[in-house]
Amino acid sequence: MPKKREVSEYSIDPAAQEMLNRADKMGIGTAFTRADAMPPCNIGGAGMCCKQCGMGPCRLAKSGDVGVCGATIETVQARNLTRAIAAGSAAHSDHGRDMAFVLKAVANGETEGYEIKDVAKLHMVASYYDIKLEGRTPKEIANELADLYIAQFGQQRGEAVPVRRAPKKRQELWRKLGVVPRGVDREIVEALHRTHIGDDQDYEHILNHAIRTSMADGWAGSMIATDISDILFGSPAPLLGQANLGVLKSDMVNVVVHGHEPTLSEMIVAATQDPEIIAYAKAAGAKGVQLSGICCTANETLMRQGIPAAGNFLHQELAILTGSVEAMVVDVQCIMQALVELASHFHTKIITTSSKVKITGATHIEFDEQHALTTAKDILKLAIDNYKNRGEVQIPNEVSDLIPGFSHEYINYMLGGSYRASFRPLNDAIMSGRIRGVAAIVGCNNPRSKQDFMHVKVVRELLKQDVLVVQTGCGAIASAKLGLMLGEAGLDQVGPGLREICETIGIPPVLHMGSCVDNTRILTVLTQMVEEGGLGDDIDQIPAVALAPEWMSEKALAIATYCVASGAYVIFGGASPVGGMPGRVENSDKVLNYLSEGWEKLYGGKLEFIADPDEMIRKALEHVDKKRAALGLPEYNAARWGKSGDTKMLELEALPLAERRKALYGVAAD
Ligand code: XCC
Repeated sequence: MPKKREVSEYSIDPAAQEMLNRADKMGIGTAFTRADAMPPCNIGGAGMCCKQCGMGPCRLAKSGDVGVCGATIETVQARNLTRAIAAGSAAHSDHGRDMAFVLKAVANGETEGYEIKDVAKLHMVASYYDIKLEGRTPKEIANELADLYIAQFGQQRGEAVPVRRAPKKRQELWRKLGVVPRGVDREIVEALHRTHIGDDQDYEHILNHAIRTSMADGWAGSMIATDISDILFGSPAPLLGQANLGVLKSDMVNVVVHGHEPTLSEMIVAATQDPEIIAYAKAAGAKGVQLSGICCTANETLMRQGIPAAGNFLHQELAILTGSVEAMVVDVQCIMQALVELASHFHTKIITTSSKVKITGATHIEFDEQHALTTAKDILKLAIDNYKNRGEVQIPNEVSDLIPGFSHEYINYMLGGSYRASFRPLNDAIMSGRIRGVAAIVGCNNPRSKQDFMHVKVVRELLKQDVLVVQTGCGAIASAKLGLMLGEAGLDQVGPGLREICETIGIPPVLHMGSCVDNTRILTVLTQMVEEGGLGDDIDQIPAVALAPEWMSEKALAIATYCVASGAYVIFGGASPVGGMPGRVENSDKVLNYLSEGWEKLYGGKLEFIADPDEMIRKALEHVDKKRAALGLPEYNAARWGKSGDTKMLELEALPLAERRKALYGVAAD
């Protein structure tokens, strides 16, 4: 019998624990209990099962085992990983494609409710590609940019255009290694072709194409998605938000938007403010409509509109368990099929909206940009009509404030204002050692580990070590829920040098940079840091590290791979999908080692899987220090900092005058 964990082992979040206890009492299963009941297959989990053709599945579980076709363990693992990366890249990139079509439609006046909100960003993006700006309206520029971006998906030859935004040296390396993506679709199709029975059967060669496929995501599809979201909905800038299940309201109609694409959720945000909808909700006996988000939709609407986040990936079921959700409106990616069965215990309606996603038993209201606002209002009316069907409600009283919205544009601005926006202060802080390095802590939740535990532990420890943390995706929401994304509030938990910098610039030590496609913002920040000077001439020289402590999706693997290709050390928690059975099955860790040592030789970046958070932190710091040393920067020494900064000044100001003078000048009186 598989072992069932205690609720306290499922999550560190008290809101989650409360809802999981409720589920237990009601006899309702969740991803946590299903994970307990479903131990992973150890052969498939190690990447050693090949299902690529009808001669199998072939389970290569002993030294020397090969598939019916003769495929070795390394080939099978490389194929499995490459297919996962292709699927992840496809998901992100198809999102980017849809955004490009919306931009095109907006440029041609064919949409309802959308406009170009950020003309400055439009100009900046267009100028990367030498699109003429003078004498043209935003729509004319957007039209040409949309055509260029749409073409990136079907392009057959040449180079995907966003690649030119990488540091020059990196571009040259990619060209030398033959991994510059030609077109997004081409690389994904080729990944499927190469991994078909009887094709590419040299693991290094297969994995070379995994890199190229992931590049079509990070340096094309995802980057396109972020650019266009900013152009249409505005580049994020800091605002006050809230996170966790306590954002649900007992006296309002709760509508939760869940998934990834901001096109629908932004329109639902607009519709909730429509007087007709407010009146409709009041007529139904509610105070209004409370909108909140789950997963990356939450990040998109939180950082642009301040719409509260109900939670991250593992909160999707928990939100419904409150009994207070009239409708959960989903589009694409990370939506559990279990929602429909779970919702049947309550009054909640699960509404699918994408032409690509239907879930058996859910209500389907297809959304398109031509009728965006009308559809958004129809969905809200359906939710409002459902308010009267509410049963017993239990909403955890857990909510944290946060300040999201640190786009790369804003980071550039905050470091020097409009007066002299630049990355110089950040680079200087790293060079002096006030900031030891930078860590991007991103990615999912996984019910096989304790929800948010690894995220929060890694964030807290790195902050203490003066590492500036940037976050996206469900990792960002984990920190938000636990109160780590506030300015002053979090500063007592960070190292002295980092604290001085945060106080000087007025930022939280953990910067929320957006959704999963927005990991491309991190690529942009790293590129700008290189271009600013002082930290080497390529991304792999920066004292930086990327971590996804609770990953689970194929998209996370795609992100990891393009970060490696860009020169980053990437540490994943949990189990490796190609972990093999080292010590038991010969050669079963060849691929695993290649992702680390092999890729590092080529790209200066590497991907490793480390289950123990303490070891994860140790390796992250070791890497940062190694990069500092290679740049000839002073060794990190926390004792040198903390003598300036607001905290110190506030402490001094609280002292009686004589003591303050003594502390400041070493003398008690004149
Ligand atoms: Fe999905 Fe983007 Fe993972 Fe969260 S973090 S579980 S992919 S929502 Ni990207």
